Amino acid sequence: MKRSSIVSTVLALALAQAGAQKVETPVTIGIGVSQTSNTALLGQEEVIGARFAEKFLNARGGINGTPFKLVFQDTAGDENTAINAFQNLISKEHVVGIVGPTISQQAFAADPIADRAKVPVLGPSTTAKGIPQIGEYIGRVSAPVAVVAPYAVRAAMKLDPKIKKVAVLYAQNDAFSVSETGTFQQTAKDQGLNVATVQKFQTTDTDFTTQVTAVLNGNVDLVIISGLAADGGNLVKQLRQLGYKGLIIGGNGLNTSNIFPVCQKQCDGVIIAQAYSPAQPSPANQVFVKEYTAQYHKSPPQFAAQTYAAVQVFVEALRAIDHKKKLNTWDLPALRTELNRQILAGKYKTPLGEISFDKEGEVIQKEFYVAQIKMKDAKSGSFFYLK
Ligand code: 1QQ
Repeated sequence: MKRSSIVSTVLALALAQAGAQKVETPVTIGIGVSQTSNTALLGQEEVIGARFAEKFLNARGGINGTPFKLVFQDTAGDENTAINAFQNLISKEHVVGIVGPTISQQAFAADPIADRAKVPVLGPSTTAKGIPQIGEYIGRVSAPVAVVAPYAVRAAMKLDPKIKKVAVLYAQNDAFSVSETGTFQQTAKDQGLNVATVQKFQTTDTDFTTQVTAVLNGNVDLVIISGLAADGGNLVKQLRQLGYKGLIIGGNGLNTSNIFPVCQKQCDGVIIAQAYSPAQPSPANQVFVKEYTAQYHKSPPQFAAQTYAAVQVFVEALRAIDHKKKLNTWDLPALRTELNRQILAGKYKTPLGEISFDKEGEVIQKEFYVAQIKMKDAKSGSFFYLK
């Protein structure tokens, strides 16, 4: 070996050991959401939102004239699959940051991996209490259930001012559902409602006879469900089939038209609070809605809009950094750290309205909404926004 090549090999090794790997172009952002398993009912809309963001934002110049790339890793349905996906994105794909995972239960397992590797993460739909506090590198664009869920209770009481007795049901094996039911139960009490029964289930359950029987025996006027899409949808269906006639609130885990094939006609009337509305009047949202609707022939749902917003935040933060120092001159670890700092420093005009972050990475967002499901037939329906 020639002396010069020995020197360069040693140098390359030393650089690699120091972790000072150069940023590769195009810059890649990781999308670690659920593409398979039960949670794919929730993650599917996130894949669509991310792909739409890649196309839309690259058509508008990408990062100051250079396109960026998204790499997808399926986080599937449990903690270990989410950890694997995050590790691949960080160590094999060399992403600058990650949008994901889909559910809080996975975030509590996978986010610490990214945080220790100093890779910024933005949750597109992780809403449980405590997510931004996982670490310095962990933030979210998804407003916490503690803020969003009370809107649904107040909307239900407006629809039926005679509501007095409530049944609350939640998936005890899911961190988000446990967090959300805490907010729902507190809100019900604060509103002077009587919580007649609290019923637990598992996200893997398919038979809810025990819980529904307790609801019917409780003679309640409102049922509030915190679960994920398949279990939540089945619960709604069985409540109606066994004769429950009152109002139903579904939490964020039911916030997708992918529950329609599960509860079918019985989805009709379910009330769900929203962190996004296609009617949000900002120019950023209106152009998003227009192009999204042209491409998919329906209005953007919340999870697509939130995932779009997360990609947008990454891209705008990268643009700001690139203006000061070209991205391809950075070492990857240094860029990841600077990106985390820049994300927290910025303000973003997104389809969710203008958002920013507090110092822990919690999203600061102003407007929230409530929608009610209206089914046309057993398969198709839509979310109608309540005033
Ligand atoms: C969470 C959620 C999910 C149910 C949304 C996909 O809000 O896990 O925090």
